[in-house]
Amino acid sequence: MALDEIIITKAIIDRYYEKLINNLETDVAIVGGGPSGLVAGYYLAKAGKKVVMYERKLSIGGGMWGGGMMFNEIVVQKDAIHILEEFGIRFREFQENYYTADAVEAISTLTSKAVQAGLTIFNCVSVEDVMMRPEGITGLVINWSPVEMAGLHIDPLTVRSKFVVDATGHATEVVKVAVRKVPGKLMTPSGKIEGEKSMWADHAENLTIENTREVFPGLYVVGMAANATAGGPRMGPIFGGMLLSGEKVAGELAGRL
Ligand code: 48H
Repeated sequence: MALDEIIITKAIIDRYYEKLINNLETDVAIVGGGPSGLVAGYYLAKAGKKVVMYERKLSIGGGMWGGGMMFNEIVVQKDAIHILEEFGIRFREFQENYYTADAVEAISTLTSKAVQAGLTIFNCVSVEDVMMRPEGITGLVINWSPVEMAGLHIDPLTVRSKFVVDATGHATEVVKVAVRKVPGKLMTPSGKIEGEKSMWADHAENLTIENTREVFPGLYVVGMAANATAGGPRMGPIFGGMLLSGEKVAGELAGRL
C-alpha cells in the first residue's frame, strides 16, 4: 500500500493534540525529566494518578546520562537497590553498600518504564511560570523551548494540576519563580531558597530524602531541587538519593490525592 505524507502528518497532529488536550488538567505536573522526576512519575502513574511531565530539552534524563565526569556509570547505595529492581535495571556490587549500574541503561529504562506505566511526557517544553490562586500553586505556564531559546515574544499556555513537583535539579526553577512572583513565603527557615551547599555525599543523600516535601502550598520539591531549596549539600554521581526522593514524593502525593 502506498504511503501518503498527508496521512502521516495528520496522524501526528491528531495524536499529539489528543495528548495535549487530555493533559490540560492533571493530578500532578512534574517539571524536569531527570531521575527523581521520572521515578516520581512512574510511582504516581502506577498508583493510578494522572501525571504529566514537562522537560525543556529534547532528550529526557537530566544529569544521569553522563555518570560522573562523563564516565557513564552511576553508583547506587543499598537502600535504593529496590528501585533498580522495580524498574529492572541491572546492577553489580562494587563493595559493600556500593553498587554500580550503566548510566545509559539506568536512565533509558527509568524513562521507558515511567511512560509505559502511564506518565505522559512533553519534551521540548519549558515551564516559565506558575498559576497562582489564594490557596497556592494550581498549575504551570508552559511554552516551547525553542521559543524561549530564540527569545521570541510569544505568550505561553497554561495547564492546571492539583500539585506541582519541582524536579528541575540544581536550577530549582519552579521554586525560584514562586519566590519571585507568588505572594507568601517558602516553608524553609528563611522563607526563601536556602541554596545548595558544597560536596558531602553521605550527608547529602540523607538530606535529599528529608528535604523532599511540600515547600509552598501545592508545590513539592524532589531530587537536587529539594536540597537546593533547603540548603543541603551536593553528592556527586551517587543516585540513590534521587531515586528514593522520587519514590517518597510519589507516596506522599498519592496519599493526598
Ligand atoms: C522544563 C526543566 C526546566 C524548566 C530544568 O538535573 P536533573 O537530572 O534533576 P534530578 O534532581 O532528578 O537529578 C539530579 C542529578 O542529575 C544531579 O545533577 C546530581 C545527582 N548532581 C549531584 C552533584 O553533586 O552535581 O534533571 C532536571 C531536568 C533537566 O533535564 C532540565 O532540562 C529540566 O529538569 N528542566 N524542564 N522546564 N523550567 N528547568
